[in-house]
Amino acid sequence: MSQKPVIYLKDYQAPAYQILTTDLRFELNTEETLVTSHLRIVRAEGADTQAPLQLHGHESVELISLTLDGQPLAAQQWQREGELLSLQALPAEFELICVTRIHPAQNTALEGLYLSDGIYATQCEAEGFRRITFFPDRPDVMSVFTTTLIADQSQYPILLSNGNPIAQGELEGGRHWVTWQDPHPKPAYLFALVAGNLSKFEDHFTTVSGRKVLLQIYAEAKDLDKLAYAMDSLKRAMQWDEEVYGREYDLDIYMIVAVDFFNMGAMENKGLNIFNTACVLAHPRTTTDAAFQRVESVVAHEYFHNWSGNRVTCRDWFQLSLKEGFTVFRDQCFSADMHSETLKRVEEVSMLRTAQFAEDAGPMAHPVRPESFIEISNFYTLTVYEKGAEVVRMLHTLLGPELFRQGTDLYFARHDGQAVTTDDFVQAMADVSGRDLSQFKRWYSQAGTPRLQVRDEYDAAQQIYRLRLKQSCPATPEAAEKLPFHMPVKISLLDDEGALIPGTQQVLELTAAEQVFEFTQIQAQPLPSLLQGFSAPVKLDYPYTDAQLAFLSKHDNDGFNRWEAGQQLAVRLLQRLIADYQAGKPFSLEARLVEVWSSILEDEQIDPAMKSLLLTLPSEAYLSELAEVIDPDAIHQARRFLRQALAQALEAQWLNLWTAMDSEAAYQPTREEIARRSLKNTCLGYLMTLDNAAYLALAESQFNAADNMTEQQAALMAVAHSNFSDSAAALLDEFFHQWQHESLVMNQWLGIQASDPKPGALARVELLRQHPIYDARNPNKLRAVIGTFCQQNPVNFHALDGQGYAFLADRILELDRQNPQIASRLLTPLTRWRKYDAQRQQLMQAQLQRILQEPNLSGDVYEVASKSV
Ligand code: B3K
Ligand code: ZN
Repeated sequence: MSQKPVIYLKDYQAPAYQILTTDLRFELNTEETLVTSHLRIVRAEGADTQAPLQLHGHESVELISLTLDGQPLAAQQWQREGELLSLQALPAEFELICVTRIHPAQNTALEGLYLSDGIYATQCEAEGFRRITFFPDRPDVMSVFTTTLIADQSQYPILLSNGNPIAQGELEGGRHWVTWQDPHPKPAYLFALVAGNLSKFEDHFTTVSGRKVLLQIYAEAKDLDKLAYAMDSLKRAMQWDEEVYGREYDLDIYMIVAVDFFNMGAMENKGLNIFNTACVLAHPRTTTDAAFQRVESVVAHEYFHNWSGNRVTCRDWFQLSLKEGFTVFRDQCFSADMHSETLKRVEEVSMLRTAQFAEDAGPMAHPVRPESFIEISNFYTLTVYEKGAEVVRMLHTLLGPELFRQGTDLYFARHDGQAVTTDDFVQAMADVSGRDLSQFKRWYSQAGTPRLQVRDEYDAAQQIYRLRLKQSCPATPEAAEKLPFHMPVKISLLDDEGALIPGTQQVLELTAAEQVFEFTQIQAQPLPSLLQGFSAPVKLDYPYTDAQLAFLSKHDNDGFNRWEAGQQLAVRLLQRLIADYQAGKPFSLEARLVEVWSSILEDEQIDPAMKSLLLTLPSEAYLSELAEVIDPDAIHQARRFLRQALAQALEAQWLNLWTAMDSEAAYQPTREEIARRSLKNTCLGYLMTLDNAAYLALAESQFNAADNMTEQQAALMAVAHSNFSDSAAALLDEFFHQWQHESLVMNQWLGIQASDPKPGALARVELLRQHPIYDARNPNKLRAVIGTFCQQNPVNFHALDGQGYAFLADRILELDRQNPQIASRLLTPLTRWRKYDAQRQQLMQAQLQRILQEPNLSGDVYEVASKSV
């Protein structure tokens, strides 16, 4: 049993006290850290005079003293129970001094203040500040923070916190101190400090009103040459936010610190972002194009939070998508502007449809604004982030760009400095547009992936074309019955040459369970292009013929839907192959897909990046999400067969295209060059399925000639996953020796091996765990080995001997004591047992039961495991 109670949105109560100022003093010592907090507190207007002050404090925090207005607090005036410290009989205004002792070196949860790799760093969102001191650790309590850090000068020459440095000095015994002040009131979750021996890369940005902002990125000295891209991304993000949202930065300094031990990607602490090295370091030799783009988007995301999250924050954690969904939407649009709208959309939708739809279909399904939680860390989900971004995107689609911008202007102006709700966000959109968005808000309160069924009829005599739209939504844990959503469905009608019928590109607004839309003066039966740009996060059902899909993949006037048509065609074919495999029938290749793939390969009009995407078959994860009952072997074998068959049927074309995309030119991170490398790697991937020594040589030559990680890593992966075992081992070894001192590259090396679908993966993974570069305390290493094996190697993880499941449960039980957040994240694959056959269901459930029997399970793992059995 977990001791942690369930928290409900309906129980929200405004805080009874506000903290005007928070002065913190940290004495950082190897054994322990002493924290002195000095708070000026006032009772909130209208609050009960008897109301207690409730401070949060984690069990690991040792309370040394509490002083109220200069007097030690009497024993009967306070009480500590669980995570709450309640103070009674308080004046309307008072000062509280609280001294606590904490142990950052022993903090393996990486929440609160922790010391790892010789660097002190913090992570306070969502509820980490309570691991530092006693405080109202809730986002609607905001205060002005002043922070003094004291530490050994030679070990920790750099001492950082939020805001501006206002004083510093030296102390006896080789110690020094720095005081920082952040003038902007903020909730405790945005507090940060860093102390360490770090090097910095500096630049400036001049804001639209002419203020010069100092930009600093801190990292270990050895990584100083990997910071330029993050800096460039930051400057572009600052400018984009001024141009697109009218948002200017508000401090004189903006700092980013890279740390290697971090539970997630990055954190938007006011003026002092802390980043996982994986999301900030970038160099062509060590970083793939995909990772470059991730750096760009995470840097932008955290920067955009300065307005959507920090200046306007969340009232409570149920409102998390207020800042996350909106900020993801903002970073998505930024990346689309920097690169290509269609490519970015394909990437977003692929992720949504595999991972978020799967979440919606599983036991942890929850609305974008959840109603309850045990551990809020479990709700930093694809639903809150990615579906939340889709909800904001739908508002953008419904209102159009101008009104949407007026809406965000109003939202920022109206709520600057406040802690608000998703209702407040939608209200601003309603106010500027004069629209009633009350039905729209169901996207926030109802979980589940809606189904959109579309049927049509053409009345040739009347020249009328009708689209009948029908929506429904499956039951999810929070509700069996769903009310209709307000859904923007962007469509076009095409004639039989593939041209847009004038006037038919529009956004249909579906609000009822069923609605008919009529188009007049349509001279011949049109072909509809539906849900263009994936205008709503739903599963579309329209009875296209294979021929129509092939036609749309060439002629659709929407780039996203061109890709989508090709994908759906491949999905159908793969689903037929999966059924054949299950029926014990031999595989056979249908001519239609070969024709479509061949014409894509030959088409010189398609840009290489798009071509690469068009030629990539739907992933095993997407096929799994679509399956009624997931059969990992059938899915893997069907996809493998199809890849191989397409490689064989179009062998010369793949090779020609690889050659055309090969180039002697030095690495450049430009859009054209990224596209070229992507297509080249796609071709190599197909060729390598042929088990032909000539292509092995081609891959090895690509590996050796590459001056960049994108081409080197793709070649390594192709060889490592091939049947040429000796060459695979040799190349992995060579790569290891080349890059063993680059921790992030080693994560790739581990991941490539953990995802190898060949039999025996679990034994290989066990060896990787013994490897000297593996560190079970480092979340990046855990993700690279355990996360990758359990989530990206389905044939091996789901092996019928159940050993993959037992392996994961062992790791969860081990990790739960060390880092509950990571343990709970890694648990996800076991929670999906309902989608598998009876035998696997039973094996997976048994492991969940085993986990639940552990006596002192964390709230994190308890919540996920108990909701899943
Ligand atoms: N806001 C942080 C996420 C914090 C997660 C805490 N468990 C990063 C981001 O979304 O920008
Ligand atoms: Zn965020």
